[in-house]
Amino acid sequence: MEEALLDDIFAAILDGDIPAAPGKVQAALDAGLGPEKILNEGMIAAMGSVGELYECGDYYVAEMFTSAKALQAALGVLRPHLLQEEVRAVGTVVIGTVKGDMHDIGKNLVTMMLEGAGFKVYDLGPDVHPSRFVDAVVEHKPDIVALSALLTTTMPSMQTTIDALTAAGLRSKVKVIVGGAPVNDEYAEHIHADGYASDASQAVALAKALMNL
Ligand code: B12
Repeated sequence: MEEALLDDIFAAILDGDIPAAPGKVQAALDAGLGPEKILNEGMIAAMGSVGELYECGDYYVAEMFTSAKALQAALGVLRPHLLQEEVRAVGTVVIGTVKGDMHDIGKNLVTMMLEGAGFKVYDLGPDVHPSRFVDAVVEHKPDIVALSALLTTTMPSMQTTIDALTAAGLRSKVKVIVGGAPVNDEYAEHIHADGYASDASQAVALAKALMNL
């Protein structure tokens, strides 16, 4: 029963079935499945398969895009269940996907989980030029700047963004955390970021640790 519901969600996202995906998630919630299980084993697992199908040439960008839309539609149903209300703001984060990179699903999940944990988050969106990160740090005075990249070709924009913060005299005023499928601990160290996390829950744990919470 549980497996069948997760399979339905997986299939709706893999097939890019935008009208059906939210209903499948609602059905799983109604049956008592936990939101994190639905997210990880249904939705994110499906996006992993979409990536594999793209890599072997069975899917094109259009299919990848439709699957992403189906996931986003389904997230609308899941969102309120992932967020726990927290009254106090535990810290401020400026987040964005770096310049040249349009992938924003992972960043949106990190945003959602950070908000759920009580952080005030300013989301600059995808394809964010380093100067916009600098401007946002001046404006919002965040504790943390969070950078997302999904392409090996845009990972260097993380370095450029950190360099821009340094040049503006802001690097020592913020912690910089990085993430996204091709990023890892070694790369984070290489560009002198303050931390790396592999998923949204780990991102929250990292942000809290950096705030000494
Ligand atoms: C959906 C998708 C798209 C959609 C994006 C839609 C959107 N609004 O985001 C579209 C169709 C637009 C797209 C376009 C392209 N894509 Co694409 N895409 C994907 C796909 C299938 C899924 C990505 C995703 O959403 N995953 C689900 C989320 C939840 O996972 P995530 O992003 O990794 O995020 C999690 C963690 O990484 C972490 N995290 C993420 N950000 C951050 C930030 C911080 C601070 C922290 C701490 C943690 C963290 O937490 C998140 C939640 O757990 C991946 C395949 C894959 N396996 O990743 C390919 C993939 C990333 N794409 C790829 C490619 C090649 C492209 C294109 C270049 C294709 C083309 N020829 O045009 C373009 C590039 C466009 C651009 N300039 O950005 C390649 C990249 C290869 C590489 N090594 O560089 C991949 C890996 C596919 C593949 N296997 O070949 N894509």
